[in-house]
Amino acid sequence: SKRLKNLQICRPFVYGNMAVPLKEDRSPDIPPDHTHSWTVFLKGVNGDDLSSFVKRVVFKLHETYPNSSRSIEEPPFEVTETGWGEFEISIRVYFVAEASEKNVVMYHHLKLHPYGPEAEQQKSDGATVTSMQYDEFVFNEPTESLFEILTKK
Ligand code: SLL
Repeated sequence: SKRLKNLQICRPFVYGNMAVPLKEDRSPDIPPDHTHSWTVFLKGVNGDDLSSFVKRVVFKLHETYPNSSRSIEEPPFEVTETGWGEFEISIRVYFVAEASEKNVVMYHHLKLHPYGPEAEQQKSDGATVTSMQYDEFVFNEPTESLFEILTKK
C-alpha cells in the first residue's frame, strides 16, 4: 500500500522483566538449582494494546533453556520461566504485513538480583525486582494501512 510522505508516527512501549525469589513451597517440577521465577515482557504504555500492529514477539532466551526461542503471537507478549542466572534476552518484534515494516530487536538484561540505586526500595517491595525500559516504535512514512490502524479509535 502507498506510503504517506513527510509523516512520522510513534507508539510508546515498555519492555523488561520482573523477578521473585522462589519460596520453600516451590513446585517439585522446578529444578532444585533454580532460585527465581521471572517474566520478561513487552507491552504498551498505560494499558495500550499493541496487537493491532504487532504480529508477534520472539523472546530469545539463554541456550540453557529448552526451546530457547519463544514466539508469542498474541498479548500478553511475555514469557514466564524459572532459573538461576541473569543473561541477555533478545526481544524481536514483527509487525503486521500491512505495515511493510522490518522487524526490530531490543536487548534486555534479565535482572534477578536487586542492586544499584533501587535495591533498597525493591527489597522492601516484597522482594520483587523489576527492570524495565521505555522506548518508542517510530514509523517513518508509514503505509496508508498502518496509518489507519494506528489512528482508528
Ligand atoms: C551465568 N551467563 O553464567 C549466565 C548464564 C544462564 C541461566 C545464565 C537455567 C535454565 C534451565 C538458567 O537460569 N540459566 O535450567 O533451564 O550466570
